[in-house]
Amino acid sequence: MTASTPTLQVAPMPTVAEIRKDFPILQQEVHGHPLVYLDSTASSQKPVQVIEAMDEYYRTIHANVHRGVHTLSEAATTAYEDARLKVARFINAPSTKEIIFTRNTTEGLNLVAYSWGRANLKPGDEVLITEMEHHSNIVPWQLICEITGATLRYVPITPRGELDYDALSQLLNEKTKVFAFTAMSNVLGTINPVAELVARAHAVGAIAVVDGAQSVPHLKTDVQALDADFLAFSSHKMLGPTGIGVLYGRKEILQAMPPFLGGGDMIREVKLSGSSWNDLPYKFEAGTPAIAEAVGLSVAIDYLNQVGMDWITEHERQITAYAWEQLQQIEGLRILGPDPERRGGLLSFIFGDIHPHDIASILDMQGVAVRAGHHCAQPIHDHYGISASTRASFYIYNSLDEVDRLVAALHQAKDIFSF
Ligand code: 7TS
Repeated sequence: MTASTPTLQVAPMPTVAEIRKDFPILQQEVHGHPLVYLDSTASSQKPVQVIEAMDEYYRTIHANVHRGVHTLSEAATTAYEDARLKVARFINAPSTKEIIFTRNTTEGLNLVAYSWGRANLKPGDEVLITEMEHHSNIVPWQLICEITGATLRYVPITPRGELDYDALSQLLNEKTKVFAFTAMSNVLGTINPVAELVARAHAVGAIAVVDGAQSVPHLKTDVQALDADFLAFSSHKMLGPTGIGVLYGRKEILQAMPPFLGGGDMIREVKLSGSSWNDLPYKFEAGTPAIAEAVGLSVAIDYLNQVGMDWITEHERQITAYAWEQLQQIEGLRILGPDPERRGGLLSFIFGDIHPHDIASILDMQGVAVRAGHHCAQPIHDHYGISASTRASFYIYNSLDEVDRLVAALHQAKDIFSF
């Protein structure tokens, strides 16, 4: 028998039409128009694979984790811990001990601020964040600085919506103990050079805390290459369910930190005279966790891996470049933030004198879902002297046709307000 030449099996590139079939929610009409969902920066939609995996979990193996020796509890524990391994591999974390399940990005950032901050910050120390942060990477630091007496400083942004690197060089110094920044702005779309910023933090002896809420769903992430000390992100923005998020933390730092929340699961021993703490990561997971949600997140990661993070990034780059071109041509519309090649898949804009809520309402009547408001980032809006903006954001399931629908709906808004 002659050996046949093996054929190379290359997975075909997905098409948006195929991907969309996996998202039941996108099949509907809103106000008589096919839904155009352009609000994934707030929360992404879920593929049927995620929905069914969670349904299956509840139908077949649900029980509490890390407790019973009965079959269901063991099966639920295995599913939960498999999800942790999947997350670790997705961001190339060296160990599952460094993957803490939280509720969302917000809780991850609060965990670092309270646990690390209370133990390490004192008067005279400085915490450095940026003016382009989401409130969840501002308010916890304001609170912890109030408690510890440390001083909070902000890296300003340039008119193009990027970090002011000259100011950063001044602000990041030997007093800085934490530099916390977003990898991608949820208003400007700015992609920050995370590895470079982490290196600059380390050069002055500060820890680097990265808000990955907008980057992890859209860009391939390698925490070892970035050298980040902490990275927080949310499942619901990356095709997974709400109610679960991830905090990656460097093991040595996590080990030295006190617990954040106290309760079941996070202890080794509880005596009336005092308690001792469980090993990582459980020390930071008090109470019954979001087990079904971990299963859903695990399947969401499978989905992202199958499509390919590189494909996703490139797909969003093309849509964003096209949307940028189209929106630039609309008279009276001003896009906030940097050029398309320096941003992720979202465009925030102001449009004449029309209030963003009015724009969003008119667009909604055309079946186009966008977000209007300050997007939980008031300091950025203050920087531009505005109180709100309208934001269209793109993900794996959006198409160029949908950008055309957005543009047509914006022309309608212009006609209604006749300017
Ligand atoms: N950080 C960034 C950069 C974000 O965009 C968000 C959510 C968060 C943190 C908080 O994430 P959560 O899952 O804890 O809520 N951003 C948005 C948004 O832009 N519109 O709605 C939520």
